Amino acid sequence: MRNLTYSRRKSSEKVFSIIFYFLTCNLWLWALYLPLVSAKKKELHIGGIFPINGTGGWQGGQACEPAAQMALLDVNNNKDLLSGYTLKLHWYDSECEPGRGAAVMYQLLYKDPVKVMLLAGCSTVCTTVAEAAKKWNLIVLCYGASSPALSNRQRFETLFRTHPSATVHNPTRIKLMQKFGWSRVAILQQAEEVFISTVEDLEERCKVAKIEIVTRQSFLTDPTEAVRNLKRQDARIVVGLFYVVAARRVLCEIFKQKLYGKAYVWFFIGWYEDKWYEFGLEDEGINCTKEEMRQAAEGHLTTEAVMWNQDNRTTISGMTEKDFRMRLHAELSKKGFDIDSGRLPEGYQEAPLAYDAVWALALAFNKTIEKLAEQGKKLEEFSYTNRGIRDEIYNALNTTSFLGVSGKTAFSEKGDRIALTQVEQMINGTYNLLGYYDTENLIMQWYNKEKWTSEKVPQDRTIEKTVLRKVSLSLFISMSTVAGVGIVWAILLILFTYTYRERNVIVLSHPVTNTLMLIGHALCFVSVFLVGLDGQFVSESMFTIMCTLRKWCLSIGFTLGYGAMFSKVWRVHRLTTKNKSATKHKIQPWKLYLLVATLVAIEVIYLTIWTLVDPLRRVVESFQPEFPDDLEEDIRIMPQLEHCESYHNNIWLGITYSFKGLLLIFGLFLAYETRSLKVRHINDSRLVAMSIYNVAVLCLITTPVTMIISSQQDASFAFVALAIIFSSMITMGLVYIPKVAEVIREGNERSDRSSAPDGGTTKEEEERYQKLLSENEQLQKILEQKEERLRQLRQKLEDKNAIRKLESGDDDGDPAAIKVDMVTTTEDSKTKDIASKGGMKNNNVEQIEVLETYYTEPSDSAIGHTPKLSVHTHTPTTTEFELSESYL
Ligand code: ABU
Repeated sequence: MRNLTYSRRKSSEKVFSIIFYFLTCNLWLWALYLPLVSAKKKELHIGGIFPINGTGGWQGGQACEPAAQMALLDVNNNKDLLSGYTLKLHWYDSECEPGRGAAVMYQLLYKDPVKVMLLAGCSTVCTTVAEAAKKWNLIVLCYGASSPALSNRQRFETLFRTHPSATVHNPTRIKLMQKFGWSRVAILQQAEEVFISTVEDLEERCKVAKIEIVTRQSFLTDPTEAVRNLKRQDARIVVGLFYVVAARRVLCEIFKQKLYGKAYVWFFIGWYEDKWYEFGLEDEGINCTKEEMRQAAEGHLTTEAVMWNQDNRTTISGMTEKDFRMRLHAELSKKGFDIDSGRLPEGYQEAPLAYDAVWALALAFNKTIEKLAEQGKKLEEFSYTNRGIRDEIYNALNTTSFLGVSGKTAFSEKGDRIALTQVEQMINGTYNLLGYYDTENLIMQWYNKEKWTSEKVPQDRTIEKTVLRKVSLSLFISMSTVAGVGIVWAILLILFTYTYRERNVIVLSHPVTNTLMLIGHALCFVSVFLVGLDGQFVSESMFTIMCTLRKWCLSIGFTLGYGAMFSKVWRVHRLTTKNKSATKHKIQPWKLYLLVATLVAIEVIYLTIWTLVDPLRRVVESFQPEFPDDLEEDIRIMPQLEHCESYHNNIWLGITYSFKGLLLIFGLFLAYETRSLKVRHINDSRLVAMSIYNVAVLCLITTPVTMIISSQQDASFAFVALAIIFSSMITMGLVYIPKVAEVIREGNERSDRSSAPDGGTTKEEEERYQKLLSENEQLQKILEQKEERLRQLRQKLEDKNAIRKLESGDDDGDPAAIKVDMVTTTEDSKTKDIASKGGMKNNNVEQIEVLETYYTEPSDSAIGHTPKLSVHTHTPTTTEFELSESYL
């Protein structure tokens, strides 16, 4: 047993010695072989610029640099690629600062060895580097630059990028806006060229899609004011374009200014890492808690180009997307990133782009080497002045196409990557995939997983509800009812005037003029109804017609109603101012009608010109918005009020008010002047004058007041309606109630004892007066006969006296002659006495005669006491010309 054990030990010692011997010999062999192999491989140097330790912008180098190193290893280990060459990466950190980017680029260029190509990330740095690199015939391949500005081939002659342009988001954004019915959006952007050029592209696309961009706000570092402006402009759907550090500041501001929740939707860029809104709050001096940031971020949408291969196919490197992810995680863990904690390094999303960028340049170099070999040239001969090799690399890269871990990698003629976009939404703190949009084929794949705080899609604006301010229905009905009563009353009074047209009380009040006045008032009452017919009853087109109708109705109504009254006081006034010769004729009614007709004709001509030249139209006055008490309702009430206006409204109103104002003031003057006069043939002149006071005062008050309160529909309507109703009702009452009362008093019999309501003469008195006149004439004839007889008798007496004198020679006075003289003297004194009884002074005699001709009124003194002597004198009585007390 012991021997067996020993022999076994011996044999194992032998095996070990053989293995040791073999290994030792081979190590020597390896030691000799390896330097030979490596001496054969030529190095191709590439420069790398990675943003890693900066404080703003995109620090995507954190994940992209390890990914690039992985690719470098894989490419160098690939036997089919770059045989005889090995790629070597020289890299620096740019911190995503363009100045630093330029500095490291110079270091790469001026430090040996010569770099054949540059890899760069972060748009701001790529812009600087790519613009300069062409001067060194260097191709720049950007793995992390989204700026649309980089698609300018003239400016960036030698630039390629595996990162898609940020413009790929825009068709997706537009598609989403259309999908959710948003046609009013706002933009908030950081002031960087990458975002400016993205917004320019977005604006153009919005214009084509007829989406209104309500405001475009930008900020450099502090977004406070920009966010405030968004709120001010009632922006609800906002596209935000900024780097992640700025995004955190914006989100905090969104929380503070309450621009989140059910009423708002934010579009953010999709390449921020998960939980981006929770990191670095303290370091960056952000004054919001994680919870607040979470609240503000809830529900936002992101759009991003798909940067990871979507299927599980093996890519050019022999890895699937999953393999790559696992390897990357391992590499990142080695670098100290705690992947399991959920905090991924910046640039994690873009890592496949950096990986594929290295593969793309390796493939391009491979092609170039072959091409150059045909020309007897070598890639390692590249120098910064060698344009030929640069062109070969350019052409090779231009035609490179492969399936990478980021998907199909190919470059457009502008050097851009063609990509699919994805849409995500933050629901309960995590990003949920909502769908994809193929911007090339315009195909949307949608999973209907979106969630909104209020269950319904948020509105793109506060819904503005236009509410027409309308006259209150009860007010309209009550005013219209009263106006209706007025119309009925006016019609009844017209019938009354016609029915009792034979009565003195009507005859002597100029019934035709009164009827015109009643028609005028009826029209005014109709206009009350028309003024109240606003948008609640009529359509917009009908409202315009209504404007013209109410203007005509009220204007003609006023002119007829007021004009008829004005004509009466005007005639009364004229009678008192005419000279004796002009008063030989009786009062002529046509003169009253002519005056009314003239006023109406002026009005009609004026209204016709107004209507034809500058017609009234519907003008809407808008008021300050009002908000409903119900906060759930996302609406704003916009009150509006309809008005009737012409383009040159002030001019037309100025003319109207001037003319009517003068007419009213003149009417007032005439009414005042004739306040003490009573005229038999215009028996109601004093009542008409009173009506003129009433109408004039009401009009002169109402017009300016309604102009001031025109924005308050109820007050304005009530004021106008009441002014029309009061003035018309009072006028009709004043002029007609005494007439109606008189007719009622008379009953159906025509009483001889009736007297005029206003103290004027009746027809019976007129007849009596005519009778007395003819009696007077007869008596006058008798008187003439008597005088003739007296004269004859005197003659005879004188003849007799002369004969007697001759016969007796006596020259004394005759008692008969003395008697005749006495009679004559007595008659003269009586005449004078009667004149003084009439109460007239000498200077009134002419006036008395004027009135005699006009009013043909019998004198009380002539009728009763001294008929014989009244033939030559005429004394006016109270019925024809009365100096009464003022009724003012
Ligand atoms: N996806 C990162 C892009 C960074 C940049 O364009 O600067």
